[in-house]
Amino acid sequence: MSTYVVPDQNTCNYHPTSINGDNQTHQTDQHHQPSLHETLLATLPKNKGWRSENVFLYKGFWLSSEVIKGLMLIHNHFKPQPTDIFLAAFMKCGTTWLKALMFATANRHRYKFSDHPLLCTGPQSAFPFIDTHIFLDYPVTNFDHLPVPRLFATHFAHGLLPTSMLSTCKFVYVCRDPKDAFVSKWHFMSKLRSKELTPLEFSEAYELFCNGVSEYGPFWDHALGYWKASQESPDKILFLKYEDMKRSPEVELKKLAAFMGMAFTAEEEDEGVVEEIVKLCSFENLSGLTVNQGGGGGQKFTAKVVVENKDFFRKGEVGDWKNYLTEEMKHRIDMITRDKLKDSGLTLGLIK
Ligand code: PAP
Repeated sequence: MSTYVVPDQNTCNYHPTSINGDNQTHQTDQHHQPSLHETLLATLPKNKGWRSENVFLYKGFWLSSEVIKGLMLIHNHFKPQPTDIFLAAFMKCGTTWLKALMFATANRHRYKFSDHPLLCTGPQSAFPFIDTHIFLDYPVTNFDHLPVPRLFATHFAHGLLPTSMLSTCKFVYVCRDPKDAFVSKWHFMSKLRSKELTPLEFSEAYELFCNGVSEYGPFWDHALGYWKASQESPDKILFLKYEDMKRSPEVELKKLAAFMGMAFTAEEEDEGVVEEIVKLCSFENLSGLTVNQGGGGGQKFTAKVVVENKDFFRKGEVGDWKNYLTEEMKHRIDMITRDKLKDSGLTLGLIK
């Protein structure tokens, strides 16, 4: 897939060593000056992380050390273009699915469905996850080579992103019943959790989640930030729900394409293009591909963490929480959801 190949020499002129605290030279430097990133981390409240040891409370959201660095680089270096389209979501709410759908929609005139790049690379390679990709090509990644419209994914909360980005670019936000997001996240993070740490028990993760403490959380503040912005600027933010997409994928895909400025023509609809894209990007199709079953594909999050494609596919169902949460646990999340969403107009998992 040509869209996501980052050239070797693609750094900005400015050398942001003051932000990056973990480049190789620091390992051996006895007179190590703390970077801005390290200085900031030292001032932030800490709590238990799900993947790594700690998460840090930054402007109301719990973030890992790596993505705080990414956020600083985004603020300092990212140059938003009016044609850019961001896919935003809390973790485990549908990024993989939406990545496939957005990529297939944006490139539908370029590739045949029988020989589509998604069939051999997997959705993670379709476009960059900016939170960490911004620093994968040390010192900072330049995304100028990406085709227009540039597509990016992020898990950052609306309020954490630069206002220039929010006012310039379009955002597609996908949300999900927090109970399913929680169960999915616990499975995913347990796989990624550093082997040097003791496993994160389900009951402990549940407590942390309910208290808002998980990477990119609190879940509810995350959803509400994008929801409110989507109400104020529907032309800039499209708010989708995983459950609606499962129920009526064609309807939601048409909405998505129109929002992206790439509405399907009547001719395309007659030819079945909408159904073809839905089929290509379905859980059943994608999860069965060799590349998504441990066949070599993966997403590099940091220099040390690469997540295999297969880990982004688990059950792909609505309501799997029923297999994990007691009635009491379900009730508690539903009550938090009801309180947090009160008067917002947003419903999640049937809770207003
Ligand atoms: P991320 O936050 O790590 O990017 P994300 O893709 O948002 O993960 O979420 C993964 C969830 O979407 C998984 O849900 P589960 O654990 O409840 O099963 C995964 O199975 C599901 N998923 C992945 N691809 C698809 C798809 N094509 N259609 C529907 N669900 C999908």
